[in-house]
Parts: sequence; structure tokens; C-alpha cells
Amino acid sequence: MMLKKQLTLLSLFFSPFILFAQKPIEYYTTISPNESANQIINKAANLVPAQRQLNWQQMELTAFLHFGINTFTNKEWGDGTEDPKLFNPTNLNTDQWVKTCKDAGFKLVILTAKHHDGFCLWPSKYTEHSVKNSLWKNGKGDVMKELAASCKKFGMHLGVYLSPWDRNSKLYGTEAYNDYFINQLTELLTQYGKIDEVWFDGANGEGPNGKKQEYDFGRWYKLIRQLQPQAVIAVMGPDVRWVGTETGRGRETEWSVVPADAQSQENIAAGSQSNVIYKPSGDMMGDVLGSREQIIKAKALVWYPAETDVSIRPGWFYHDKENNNVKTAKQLNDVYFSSVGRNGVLLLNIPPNKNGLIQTEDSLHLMQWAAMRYNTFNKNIAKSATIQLSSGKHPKALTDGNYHTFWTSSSSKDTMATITFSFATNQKFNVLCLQENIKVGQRIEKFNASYWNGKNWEPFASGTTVGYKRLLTFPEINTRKVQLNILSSRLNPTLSEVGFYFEKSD
Ligand code: FUL
Repeated sequence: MMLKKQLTLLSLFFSPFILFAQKPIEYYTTISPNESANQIINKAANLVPAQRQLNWQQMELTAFLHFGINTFTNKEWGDGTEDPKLFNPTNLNTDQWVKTCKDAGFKLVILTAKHHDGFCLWPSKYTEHSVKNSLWKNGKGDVMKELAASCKKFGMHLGVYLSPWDRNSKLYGTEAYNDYFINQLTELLTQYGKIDEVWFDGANGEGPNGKKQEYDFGRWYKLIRQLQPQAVIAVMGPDVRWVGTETGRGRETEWSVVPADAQSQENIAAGSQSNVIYKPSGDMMGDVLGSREQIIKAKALVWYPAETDVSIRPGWFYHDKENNNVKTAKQLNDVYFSSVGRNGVLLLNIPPNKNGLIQTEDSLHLMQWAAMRYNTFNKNIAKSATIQLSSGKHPKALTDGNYHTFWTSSSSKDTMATITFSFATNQKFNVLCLQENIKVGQRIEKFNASYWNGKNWEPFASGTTVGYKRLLTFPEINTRKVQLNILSSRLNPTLSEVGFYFEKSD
């Protein structure tokens, strides 16, 4: 009896299930040279986001507020020689910004507290190039303070963009600039309550003295972790990855686990994001960043999810002449499907105008887009289906609207599965939504969906990665039966939610 028990324990120990079913690893893991390709793939499948990254991902929609001296000089990049007196919004109303963003479904807003011109929207003690020398409120105003108060009032999360490149500071290009930057970060992270995202831009050109700066990123990161540990550090930071374009379109195959070598944040080129070059080997712009072939060569792996930034207008700052070029609700919706719907967070820029308000055209299109999303997503047709699973339990978890409950296959060896949805009557839909439970890891590599046309299963959608959220659109399907096939997964797949929706075409 005893021997049998020992043998059972022993065989359990050596069974592939035990070998593969490792514990979740949070955020980052190194890989030793003797690990096999299978072990590395299993490790990747068990890598999960840090809590701050999970919170961030679940917000889905973040608004970028590019506002500053450029708003008044009608420029995209200021050179730091602007007269601070030019900054004079006549009717600045941060409640209007935050309420507009909230009504449009955003959960977090990020203010350009300082852009490349070095002009600060808060009265920093460390520079004269700020609101304190403007005509606005006789130099007594503080945009950060007003915005923080509005965020508190409307229950919105707040983030800051602090440009490392500063074309005004005399210290730029010297070691003292890193201290200056630390001082400014400290002001922002201690005077305005909770900050949930710190955004460091990749642009790094010359300062007023013609020198380029070696940024002490390590020191900056440490300070953020110490002062606001729940904040994610984005782009030139270790928590959130720039998706690689400024078009609002993410990758079809978007892995949140990528080789950590690609995380090196050393930026060696000037210009806008798209010109940034990262060293040594990290490719932020490739078609796929975390494939099996890529991760098995890695020295370390990191949970490094994509943020997809784009502006509602052609420029990042407000310009009167672009009022007829504000993205329409339909265009915003396409951006949503190709950012949030491709395992990313959408960072949509909505630049306040010279009056200090979000322009009417912008808020109108935002509201129309929010209504479109509501009309599509308020009814999950899959909820009324009877669900059959080829493996695993808990079919109800798939449509209960609760991200935390989830389906998984019965063993880690079951990397393929079929889930069949049957309806009592024919159903019409043209959108499929899948969500993996990323608290367990990102695993699905290939899936497709078919419907029963009365005679055969007809494929209507297919994809590679799922991640936090994957949205697919297709011509309207009218059927009583749908099959979702997971064709390949790095470990037992999970799904928190499956949705079929009907989007009106007008
Ligand atoms: C770029 C900047 O140069 C643009 O002005 C803008 O802030 C964009 C989000 O990032 O690198």
C-alpha cells in the first residue's frame, strides 16, 4: 500500500503535467543556458503581468492630453525659447476634459506636463519656463493641480508625460540634468495624489547647448517605484511597450511576453517615436515580437504589453486648421478594433484647444463613437447559447461577464479544444470577442471559428494570439451553431469571456 502510494507520487512527479504545470511567474524571468526550448515555452506560458500592468490593461482606454506652449504657438515641437506669457487659456476647464473622456469610456488621462520645449504645466520650482510666468491666472495657475482635482471628482485615473528631451534647460547634456529631471519627477509624483502611469517619450535630440543627454533611466525608474509603486512606466520604461507605430493599429499577432533583450531602452536617435532606435537587439517594430522562435533564443522574458498611441487629429497638439480632420466615430471605432481588439491598450490623444477646452468636433465624434460601442457590446448573443466543451469544465464562465472566472482545458497537454455554442433559434452577428485570462498567462497561438450552415461547418474567422482581448469582424453570420476551435496553445488554453455581437453598419 505504502509502496503504491510512493510510486503514484513518483509518477505524478515525473508526469508531464507536473513538469509543465509551473507556478505563475510575475513580470520577468531569466533563462539559463541549459533550459530546453519546451521549458522556455512553458515558462513564457506561465509568465503573468505584475498587478500594476494588469490594472492598466483592464482600463483598455487611456486619453492623452497634449496641451502646452505649442497649443499657443501653433507648433508640434517647440524649441524652448517661447515666451511663457503666450500661455493664456481663456476658459481652461479640466472638469470638461475629464468628463468628456469619462463619457467616452476612458479610465485614465495622461497630461503632457512637460513636452520637448521644457515648458511646465505646473509651477516647478526648478525652472522659469512654466505656467508661473504666464498670464494665465496671473502666474498662480497649476494645470496638473486642476486636472488632479477633476480626476478625483469624476473617479478617473491620472498619468503624467514628462519629456526627457528638454530643449529649454541649460543643464541638458550634463549630468546635472538627471538631477533636474529627478526633482521635476519628485514634484509631479508627490504633489498631485495617485499617479497611475508615467510616460517617457523616445524622442531625444540636442539641448540648447548642442549636447545630447545620457538619461539616467535606472535612477528615474527607482524613484517612481518608490513614490508611486502602482504606476506603470511606459514607452521608455519597463512596464508598457510602445506598439511601434503611431497609427492606432496594433499587430494581428501581439504577444505580451517578449524577449527581455528587446527591452533595452537605450535610445540612440532623435526625432519622433518612429525614428527611435533601441539597442542592442530589441526590435519594437517587427511583425511579431514574441514568437516561439524568438523566445527560445532569449536570455530573459518579460511581460511587456503593447500600448497603441494615436491622435484624434493629424497632429498631437491642437491646431485650428485641423478642425475638419478630426477622426470620425467610424475611424475611431476602427482604431478601437485594431488596438484594444488586438491585445493592446488604446492611448488616444485628445488635445485641448487654446481656450483650454476639448474642441466641439472632438467631443462630438467621441460621443458618437462611445454610442457605437455601447450599441454593439451591450448585448452578448453568446449568453443565450448552450455550450459544449471538448475538454474542461465551467462553460458558464465563458459568458458570465466576469473576467476572473474562466474556462481551461482539463490538462496542460490539452492544447487544442473545441467549444460549441448552440442556440434555440437563428442568431445574427458580425463581431467575435475573445479574452484569455492573462492572470494565468498568455497562451493561445492559433484559433478559428466556424458556423453551421445546415450542411457543413463554414469557417468565418481565424486568428493567432488572443491575449487580454481579441476582436474580429466579419460579414454577418446567421446561424444556430458556432464552433470555436483552439488550434494551438503554449499550455492549456484559458478563456475568460467569449462574445458574439452584432454591429450595425451605418
Ligand atoms: C513623440 C513626440 O515627439 C510627439 O510630439 C508626441 O508627444 C508623441 C506622443 O511622441 O515622440
